[in-house]
Amino acid sequence: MAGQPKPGANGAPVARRAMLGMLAAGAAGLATAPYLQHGWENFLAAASEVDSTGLTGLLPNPGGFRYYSVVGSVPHKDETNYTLRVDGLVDRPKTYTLGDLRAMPQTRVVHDVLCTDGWRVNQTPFEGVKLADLLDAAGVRSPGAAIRFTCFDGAYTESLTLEQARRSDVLVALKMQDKPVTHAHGGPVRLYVAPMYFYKSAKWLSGISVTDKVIPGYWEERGYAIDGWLDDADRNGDGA
Ligand SMILES: Nc1nc2c(c(=O)[nH]1)N[C@H]1C(S)=C(S)[C@@H](COP(=O)(O)O)O[C@H]1N2
Ligand SMILES: [Mo]
Repeated sequence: MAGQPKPGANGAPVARRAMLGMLAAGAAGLATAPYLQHGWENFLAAASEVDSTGLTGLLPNPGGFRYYSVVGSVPHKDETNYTLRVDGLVDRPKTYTLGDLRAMPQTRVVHDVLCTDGWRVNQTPFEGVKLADLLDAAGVRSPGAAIRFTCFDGAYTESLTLEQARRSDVLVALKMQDKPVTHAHGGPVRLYVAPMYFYKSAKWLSGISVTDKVIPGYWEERGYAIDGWLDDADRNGDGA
């Protein structure tokens, strides 16, 4: 699933190559300016937002990350309108604001990020609220056994077992690379599942629902493994 096309994208290879060529040409033009690495990252992030093909994800990025979305545009949310709903098989369903999440104890996790497309970014810091803390606050009740994550892009979903979700390296992340998570990276709040491939780390997180069994997520319904564990060598995240 290289390039991870959005649903409904037709497979016309010529059109895609042409589009990628246009993006690359535009990018090359811009690259003649003395762009710093973060300038280039900002350019790619902005281009990915107006790119309905998803092909900006294929442009090289010296920062290492590629920007993925399964939809063409995603609303921007901030402290004035962001909410995270925790519900399902819990005793105390709750809607959190960004302020609520910021007021909770924050945990920083540094780990290698790996996408199934083959790129990786070593030793990336993420910071936020442990998912386990939100689950404890909600009080998981029987027969709760898994989590379904939903996103305010209106399309992406993900899943974890309850046991996986309770790990201390699974965060509802407010920061990435020690800065607030940008819109392009799924801000203001994304999931970060450090020991698993990055597709597990749902961007633009808006819902955490406790279910009685795992409900396969967006890519999992399209052939990805529900089990997203990294290989042992990468799971410890020491960058070796
Ligand atoms: N909402 C949403 N979350 C998502 C995705 C997506 O398309 N939409 N892509 C996943 C995949 S496959 C990867 S590799 C990472 C990419 O995160 P980045 O765009 O911050 O690099 O987000 C994951 N979470
Ligand atoms: Mo990915």
